[in-house]
Amino acid sequence: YKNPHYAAGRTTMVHLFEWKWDDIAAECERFLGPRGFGGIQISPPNENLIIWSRQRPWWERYQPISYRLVTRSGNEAQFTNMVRRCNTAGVRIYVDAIINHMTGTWNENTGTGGSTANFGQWSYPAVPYGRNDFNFPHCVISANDYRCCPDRVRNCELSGLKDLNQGTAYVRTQLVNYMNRLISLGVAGFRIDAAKHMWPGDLRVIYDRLNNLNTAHGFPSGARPYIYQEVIDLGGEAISRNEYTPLAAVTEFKYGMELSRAFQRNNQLRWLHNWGVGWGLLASNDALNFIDNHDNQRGHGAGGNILTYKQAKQYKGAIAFMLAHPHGWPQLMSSFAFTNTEAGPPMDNSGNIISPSINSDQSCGNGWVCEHRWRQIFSMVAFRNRVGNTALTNWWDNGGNQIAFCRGNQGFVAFNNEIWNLSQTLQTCLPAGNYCDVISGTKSGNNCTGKRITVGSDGRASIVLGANDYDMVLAIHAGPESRL
Ligand code: QV4
Ligand code: CA
Repeated sequence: YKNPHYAAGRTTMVHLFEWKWDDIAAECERFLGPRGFGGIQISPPNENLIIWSRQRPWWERYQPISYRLVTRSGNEAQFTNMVRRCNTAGVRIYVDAIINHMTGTWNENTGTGGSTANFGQWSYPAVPYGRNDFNFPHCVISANDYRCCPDRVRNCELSGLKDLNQGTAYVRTQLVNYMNRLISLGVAGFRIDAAKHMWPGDLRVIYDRLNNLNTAHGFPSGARPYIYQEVIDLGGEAISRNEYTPLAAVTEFKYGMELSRAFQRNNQLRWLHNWGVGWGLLASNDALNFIDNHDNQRGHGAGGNILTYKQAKQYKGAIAFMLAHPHGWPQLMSSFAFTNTEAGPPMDNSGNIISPSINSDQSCGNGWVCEHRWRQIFSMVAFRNRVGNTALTNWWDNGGNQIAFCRGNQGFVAFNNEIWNLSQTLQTCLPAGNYCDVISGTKSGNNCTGKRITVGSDGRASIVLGANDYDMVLAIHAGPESRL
């Protein structure tokens, strides 16, 4: 369950938060496939409760009312079409699976597909679920439970969300049927939402009943779904993430927390010389790494002071470090712009999501940030694809916030997070020749719209990163996007 089954040479997924299926299909064909992205985490595809009383917040999608594939993102036909077109473009789809709970208790009770529920009776007829399918006696998780009481974290309600009992044969079968239907439609795996709130033994039974990935969608025979479990464990928790790594991969929340600290200059970049398990991170193959996610970019879930698109220079620095560093499997966030942390995606008065528009400079409009279309970010996806499994070598630092390193003889990257300039002759490990810095510009023909770097026969090059440069990163590599 720890292999994403990316198409050959791809390494990186992006969370297209609240995107519509038709728009994702188009994005796979026009951008993500050609740019070498490996996959997409999509928003939950199953029917959720409509919450007009809170102006249709983004978090209504974390309140399932059935497993019908009808949401604001699209219906089952659109979902099926998206998965097929993305797989054809070489881009895998990973589903955010909400299997811990159903909805909370609200006055409104209609779902995005028209299903209804009777919350007082724990009744969800469109599944169907009834009172016996939920944990009993009824209780709600309190803040202290996370420190004392693993059983309450697993058997009580998270924020009042009706807590399914994954210990019963019937509930397991409903969940397995839902996930196997998605596998038959061609998805490559799952994010397991709120995994901490379910018993590892129950999850193991569910995972083991999942079908192999669908060979008609290009997966090798016998391939198991990729599974990454959402477990927030920054230390001091009654439930350890180590209870989940024997099952499948786990979301690495320490990754973005520590890199956010460093790139905000609350820690020196030089200490990143042993970034990885030396910092208490999960083993590389167990880790789904990211800087921000849909929760902590708006103060939900864990984290605190996490870098987002709003602090663009530091954020691009942290993302470039993640993509240049060999540890783990990276995930990028692609956001809609927000000030109100509860607000849902751009929508019209009927609640329909408004699609991103694509500007002439390839950036997005209509309220969509599309970090994945920022040159400094998509160029580093190509960098990571190019350097592959090569080792990190030739670490250099200035004793403070200027660092540089090589990836084998395939890539070189430098960072300047000081308030003074970096100007050094450094070992790039690359073959002699001219290269285009893929951060400050792009190659066009034999020219470079950004910094041109000349590597000598000894592999060394003059590297300049001004403190006031637009970006704090310089990256060159042996691939066609950089080699002149
Ligand atoms: C409210 C009160 C409760 C009360 C309840 C009574 O706050 O005290 O018991 O009413 O009905 C929304 C509201 C929340 C409301 C709840 C129930 O924000 O105020 O409870 O609905 O109706 C997202 C949001 C939540 C949201 C939830 C469901 O973050 O705010 O709750 O969706 O719509 C822990 C977990 C971790 C979790 C993280 C946020 O260990 O698993 O908290 N992360 C995942 C997702 C996250 C999602 C959920 C889990 C739930 O990443 O986005 O929560 O699916 O760390
Ligand atoms: Ca539970």
